[in-house]
Amino acid sequence: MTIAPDRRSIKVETRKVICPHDCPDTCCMSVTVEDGRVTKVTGDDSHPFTQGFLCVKTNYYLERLYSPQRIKYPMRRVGPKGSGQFERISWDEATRLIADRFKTIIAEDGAEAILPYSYAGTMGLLSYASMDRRFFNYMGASQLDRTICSTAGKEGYNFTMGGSFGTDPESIVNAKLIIAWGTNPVSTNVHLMPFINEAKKRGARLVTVDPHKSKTADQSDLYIQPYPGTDAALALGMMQVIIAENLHDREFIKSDTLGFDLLAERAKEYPPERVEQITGVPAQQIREFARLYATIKPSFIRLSYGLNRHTNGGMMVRTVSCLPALVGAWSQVGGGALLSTGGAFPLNRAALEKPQFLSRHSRFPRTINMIKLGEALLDYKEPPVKALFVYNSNPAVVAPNSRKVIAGLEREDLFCVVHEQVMTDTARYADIVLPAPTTFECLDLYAAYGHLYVQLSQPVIPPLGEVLANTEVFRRLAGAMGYADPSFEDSDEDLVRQALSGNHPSLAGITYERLQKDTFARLNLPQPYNPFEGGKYPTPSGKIEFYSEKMLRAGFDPLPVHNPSAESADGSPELFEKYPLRLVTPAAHHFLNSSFAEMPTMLRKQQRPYLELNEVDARERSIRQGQWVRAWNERGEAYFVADIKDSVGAGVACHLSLWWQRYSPLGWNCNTLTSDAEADMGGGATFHTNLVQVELAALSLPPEKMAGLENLYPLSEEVRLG
Ligand SMILES: Nc1nc2c(c(=O)[nH]1)N[C@H]1C(S)=C(S)[C@@H](COP(=O)(O)OP(=O)(O)OC[C@H]3O[C@@H](n4cnc5c(=O)[nH]c(N)nc54)[C@H](O)[C@@H]3O)O[C@H]1N2
Ligand SMILES: Nc1nc2c(c(=O)[nH]1)N[C@H]1C(S)=C(S)[C@@H](COP(=O)(O)OP(=O)(O)OC[C@H]3O[C@@H](n4cnc5c(=O)[nH]c(N)nc54)[C@H](O)[C@@H]3O)O[C@H]1N2
Ligand SMILES: [Mo]
Repeated sequence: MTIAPDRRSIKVETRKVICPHDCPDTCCMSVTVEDGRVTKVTGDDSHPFTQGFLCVKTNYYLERLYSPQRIKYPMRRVGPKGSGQFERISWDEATRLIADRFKTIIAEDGAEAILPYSYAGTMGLLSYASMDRRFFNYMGASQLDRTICSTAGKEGYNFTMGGSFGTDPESIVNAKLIIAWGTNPVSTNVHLMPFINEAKKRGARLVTVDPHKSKTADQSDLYIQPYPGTDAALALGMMQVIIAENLHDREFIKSDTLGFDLLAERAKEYPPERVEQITGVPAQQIREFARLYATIKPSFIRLSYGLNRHTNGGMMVRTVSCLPALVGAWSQVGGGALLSTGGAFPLNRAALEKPQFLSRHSRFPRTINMIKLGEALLDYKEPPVKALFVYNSNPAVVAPNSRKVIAGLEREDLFCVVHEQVMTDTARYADIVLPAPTTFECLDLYAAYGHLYVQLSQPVIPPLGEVLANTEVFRRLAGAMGYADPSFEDSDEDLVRQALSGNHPSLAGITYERLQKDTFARLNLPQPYNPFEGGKYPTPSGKIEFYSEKMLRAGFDPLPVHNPSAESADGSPELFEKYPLRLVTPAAHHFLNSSFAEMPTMLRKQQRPYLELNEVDARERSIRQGQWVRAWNERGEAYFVADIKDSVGAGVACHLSLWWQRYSPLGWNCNTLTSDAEADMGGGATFHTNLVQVELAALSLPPEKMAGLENLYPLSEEVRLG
């Protein structure tokens, strides 16, 4: 092989970097770096979960890393709010402007008038929650309740099982029945697919339970299509059949569970004929599914967060997670269920976040639920929110009920700081924009919620422009605010060591030095790992709780139950008359929430903001394939391209999210329609509980606006970058 002469001096290295995005897979990426520039990104083939491949989004990471949309310097707003007009300033000036404004607000209204807003734009522990939490805890700012994704399901699962862990995902190759229940791993957890496919090769059957015929449903042997928000009824119907036909595992129930007799009584209320009325799933199919589930062993249920995004989401997850115990699935390798592996990581988060700083204040600062951002900004509670500091999140796009959110961001008297990698819809509303690094440019430590490896990501290129990591931003701000605590001087390396401290046996030997060398290490857990080994469950009774006293005390039904969701035919008949379609808005294949949704290639692949409609509903409204439609409810309206197919049942609509507002027709995405109502548990988000009405867009839009829509896609370069 000959090397071109001008390339001979170029230094080429292969390094490893962790994918930081909010996804169960937390991949180890193999990165080629040539002369300080990343030239290639692939999946690391030595990593047992990444297995040498990446998802469609991260395969194109170079386009995002070196995008003209990257923010590289601090900037100050010079035009009207939301106009995106900024001028470059120095970090010193940006830090001073922020600190001065914060000091004024604290003097006039108190620190609670300052609201941090962050989520998991990066899951790196340092960037997600360390210096930032120290800073806002020390300040006494309003606390943010981070509910937007998983809190309802987590609480529901915990009532049954006692902790956020479950079946070792690597062990599911042994399962003979795998159920993707309210999750779409082909799109959202694609590194689970090799394990599912290996199980299939060994004879396993794959079942998907989902109101939307997802990419995973397409690959399944059996597809069950309940109405959104009705899975508790479906699971109870299965329980009724299993118990009535004596297919339950008496021995396991006796040794490992609590409350079976009460559950059996409850299940009697859910014969398949009644459940068919609630779920739309034929009674015969419920019977067959129940028999399949009770007789094929081991069986594994992959739960994730689709089910939990409903006003009854906590109870649905709680109920479905009772099924494995009924058939004794936990006692076989590869059997059981998995919502999240997150609880298996004993990282020392308190050392990172310093919650003890809160005791500096005369009382615990108020807490604001992040899904109520619009309300928090618009309702002038005492004290009103005067400053918003956004990082690791893009609320203008991702938060529900976005008309309210945008109206809040438009407030002239709101001081808004956004620390971002790219010029998001939210960043355009900022008074001060700060540049953030990508995973290629900073150090961070990772746990995961879909596997059991701790990972260290080390920078592989120098930071672009003047980007600064979240930790450094808050270090500097603490300095500018005069916060004297020495912990504000901890380096990123100190923080990694603190996160790994605490002498927990599953972290023994997993040191900073080892991770620097090896990048990843499996937690010290047996392989396969059964978190409930020996029939020990971290519930109050020490058993799997079919009946939960704790729930009763918290005001819930102590037994599994179907509660109609807040926006549904049964839950809100009057609303249903006006808005008869149940809209779900799950994850798009080519976007990750709002991340990657600015990339020309991903936008091209996702094509258009489609609304999937059933033929029956389309015909009723004289809507034909590919026509522009308007969907609306009391919260707002949004425009979509009709995609008419059997992917949804009659009465259900589906839009795969999330398109940015500015790439959406007339500037509004699906979250103008979604509800900011809280789920039954954990204050969780309810992105899949929405009623809407749909009509042809031409009925309400004048011809010139219609022409604008027709010309919108594919987006021109100017629209994409402007
Ligand atoms: N490509 C891609 N991957 C992602 C993400 C992304 O946006 N894009 N997001 C990441 C994040 S932050 C998360 S939390 C996870 C989320 O990933 P998932 O947990 O898979 O969550 P969703 O995409 O919200 O919903 C999954 C499925 O649940 C279905 N569903 C909705 N309501 C119901 C119901 O009532 N019953 C049943 N049975 N099913 C229902 C939806 O139709 C959808 O197909 O994925 C992560 N991975
Ligand atoms: N309709 C509807 N809405 C939804 C959902 C849905 O299913 N339907 N899903 C919901 C779910 S599950 C979630 S988790 C939320 C997610 O919502 P968000 O947490 O807002 O997630 P992203 O859209 O990925 O945006 C994260 C932002 O963080 C930025 N970022 C990345 N790394 C860094 C960093 O190191 N520093 C700083 N300062 N910024 C960084 C990225 O550039 C990106 O713009 O969205 C929710 N919204
Ligand atoms: Mo999420």
